[in-house]
Amino acid sequence: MKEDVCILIPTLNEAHTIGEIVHKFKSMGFSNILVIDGHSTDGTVKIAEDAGAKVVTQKGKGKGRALQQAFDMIDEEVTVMIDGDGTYLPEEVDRLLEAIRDGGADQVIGNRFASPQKGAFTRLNLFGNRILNKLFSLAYGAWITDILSGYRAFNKKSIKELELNKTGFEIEVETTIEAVKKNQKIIEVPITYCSRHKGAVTKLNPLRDGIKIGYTIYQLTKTHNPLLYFGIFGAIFIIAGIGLGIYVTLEWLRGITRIPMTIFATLLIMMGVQIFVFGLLSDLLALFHKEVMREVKKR
Ligand SMILES: Nc1nc2c(ncn2[C@@H]2O[C@H](COP(=O)(O)OP(=O)(O)OP(=O)(O)O)[C@@H](O)[C@H]2O)c(=O)[nH]1
Ligand SMILES: [Mg+2]
Repeated sequence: MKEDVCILIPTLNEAHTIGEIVHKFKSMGFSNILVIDGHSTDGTVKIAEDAGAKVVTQKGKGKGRALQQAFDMIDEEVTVMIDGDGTYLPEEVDRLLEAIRDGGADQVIGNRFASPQKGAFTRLNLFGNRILNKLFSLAYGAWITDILSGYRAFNKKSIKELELNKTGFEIEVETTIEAVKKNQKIIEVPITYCSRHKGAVTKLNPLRDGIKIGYTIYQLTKTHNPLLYFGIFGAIFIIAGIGLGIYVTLEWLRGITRIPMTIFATLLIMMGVQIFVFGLLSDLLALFHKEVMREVKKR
């Protein structure tokens, strides 16, 4: 059964941890280990190869690009993706594999919130993760606890179906969104989240990448939840218009007439309503599209 599993590890300068991870998987009987490296300069490639992994150097830069390239290469029935920074435990891999084999999952997400070690999440990361998870649930109506986890498993169908375009750290969220869009069965399993190795540095910039991930969650709602995508702007216009309208009315009651401002308030409300209606129409289109796709899949 283990020959049918590809262990996929993206790495960028993970010399401190990659050797041990590869060894661990090998000792557990996994022979098919693929390291997709982002042009490391600290000897990661040699350590991974010596430990028995197949190493491919990615084209270009970014974790997203690396994973897309690897997904195109993999042909095994099951793929387990695990970060190479030593924050996830190889010995917990069976939890993910069971969810695929016995639970019928297309995609499994290791939930880091189940048991994080002390200090594994920095305060900023914890805060950012919580906000992004909430944002995701709101936009996609799927209640997933840990959309940014770096420990996942996929069946072959899931990998072939995902249409991925993100090149950086937005890849995890895009993977989850695509799975929701494609109606894949997602199962979360509890995992341990360990602190980063002392010598290893994070490649993620919490603020810059957090904003990019948040924007990705919003941007990809365009075809999934267009009412939200357009509705937000509609709502902003309407609220601004009503606010201005209240001000103008209060002024009028005091005997001051503000004609240009009244026109502006009316315009804001009208534009807001138009954008909202546009969102409603797009929502209807998206709904029809989903129904058509469901019918096509049935045949
Ligand atoms: N191939 C490749 N791997 C990358 C790249 N950037 C990061 N990685 C790897 O992706 C994994 C996750 O990167 P981290 O820096 O740990 O990012 P993170 O886990 O999202 O963030 P932290 O919470 O700070 O650990 C690690 O194994 C990195 O080595 C890249 O550009 N190319
Ligand atoms: Mg990490």
